[in-house]
Amino acid sequence: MSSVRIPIKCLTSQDPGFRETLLSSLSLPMADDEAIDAAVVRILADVKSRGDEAVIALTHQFDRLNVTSVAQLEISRQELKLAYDTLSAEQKSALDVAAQRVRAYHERQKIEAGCHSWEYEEADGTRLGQKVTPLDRVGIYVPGGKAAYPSSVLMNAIPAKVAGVKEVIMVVPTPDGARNPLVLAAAHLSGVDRVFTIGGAQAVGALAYGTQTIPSVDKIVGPGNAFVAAAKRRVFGLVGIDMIAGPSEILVIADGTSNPDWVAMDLFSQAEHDELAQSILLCPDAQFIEQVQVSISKLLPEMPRRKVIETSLTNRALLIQVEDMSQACEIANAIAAEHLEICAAEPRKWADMIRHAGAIFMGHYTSESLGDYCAGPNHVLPTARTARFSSPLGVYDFIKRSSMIEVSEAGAQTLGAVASTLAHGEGLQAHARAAEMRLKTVL
Ligand code: HSO
Ligand code: ZN
Repeated sequence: MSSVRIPIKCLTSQDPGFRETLLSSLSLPMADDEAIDAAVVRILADVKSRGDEAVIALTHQFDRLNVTSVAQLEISRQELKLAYDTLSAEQKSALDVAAQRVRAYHERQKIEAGCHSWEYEEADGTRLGQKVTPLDRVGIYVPGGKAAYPSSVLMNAIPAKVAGVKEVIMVVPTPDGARNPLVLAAAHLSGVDRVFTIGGAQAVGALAYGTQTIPSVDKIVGPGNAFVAAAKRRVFGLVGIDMIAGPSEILVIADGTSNPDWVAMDLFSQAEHDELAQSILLCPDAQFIEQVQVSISKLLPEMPRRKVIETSLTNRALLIQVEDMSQACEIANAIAAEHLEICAAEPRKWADMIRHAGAIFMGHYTSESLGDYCAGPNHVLPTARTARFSSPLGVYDFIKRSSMIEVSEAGAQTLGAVASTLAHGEGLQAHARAAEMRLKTVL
C-alpha cells in the first residue's frame, strides 16, 4: 500500500489573520435544509392527524416494512433479552462492562450534580427549596443503518433510568427489517421499556404527539439525520429535546512528548465518523507536527474507513503550530471542541486553563475512544462550539425542578408588605389584595 501524503491545512498562530481563518474553518456551510424542513412539516402533520395509520404508511414508504398495525412494529422485552443472550461471550462481557461503568458514573453524577431536592428554613419559619422530579416518559431516537451505535443506546438510556424516568421508549428504524442485535442487546441492558422499529420524522412525530399505540413522551433525546434534527426542532416546546448534535470533533493539544502514531489514530477516530467530522492538532513543536503527518500517511492506508477519514481530514482537519502550551489552551477555549485531548507530560496543568470543551481527556493513555465506549462519562457532548454554553448529556437532563415555597404567618407579614408595594407599582390590584388580606394589621 502506498503512503501518500494527504493535503491537510497547516496554520501557525502567527499567520496574519489567524483568528479569522481559524473561526471560518470551524464553521460548516449551512446545509440547504428548506426542502427537508418542508417534508418534515408534512410528515409531522400527517402523524398528528392520522396517528398509527400515518406511521404504518410512512414506515412502508421509507423503510419498506409491511405491517397492518403499529403493534407489529414493537419489539418485545423477551426479544430484547434474546438479542442479548445470543451475543458472543466477548460482546456480552464488553457491553456489560460498558453499561456497568456508564451506570456507576451517572449514579455518582446524580449525587454530586445537584440532582436532589433541597430546602432551608428562614428565621420566621418560612421554608424555601427545590423539589427534583424525574421526567415521566422519555423517547430515545437511535439511528439505523450507517450510524447505528449500541454505545449511544447506553449513553442515552442509562442516565434516564438513573434519573428515575419511569418509561423509556426507544425508536430505531429498521429499513427492510434489518435489526441490529447489539442495539437491541444494549436496549435490554440499559432497561429500555419499549422499542418500536420506526424512524425518521415520523418517529419523532409519534413520540411527540402520541398515536393510538405509541405513547407520547415528555422529552426526545438522541442523534439522527437531517430529517430527525428538523423534526426535533419542530416539536420542541411541545416536548423537550436534548440538543441538535453536529458532526464529531476532536481537538488534540500535544506538547511533543506523545507517540505521534497515537495522536494520528486519535485524529482518525473522530474523522472516521463522518466526512464532515473535524480533527485539529495544536502543538508548539513543528517537528512533532511533521511526525504526526508522517504517521497519518503511514497509518491511513491500513484503515477500512480510509475514504471517510481522508475526506474529513482533507476538508476539515487543521494542524496548527502554536507558540507554547498556554497559547494552545487559549486557542482551545476559542474552539470549544466536543472532545479535547491533552497529550502532554503534565496534562492537569493545562487542563486547569481549559474553560470550554465537551469532554477533556488527559494524558497519553486517555484515548478519546475509551470515552466513546466505556470510561463512564457520557459520549453525547456539545458540538459546533456549543461547549461554550452547554454540557454533556447527563442525569440532569432527565430531571426537572419545582420551586417549593411555604410562607409562615410571620413571613406573610413582612413579605406581604413588600409584595403589596410592588404589586401597586405594577398596577395589579388583585396581587396586592391577596398579599394584604393575610396581613394582621390591614394596610
Ligand atoms: N464519538 C461519538 C460517539 C461514538 N463513537 C459512538 C463511537 N461510537 C460522539 O461524538
Ligand atoms: Zn466516536
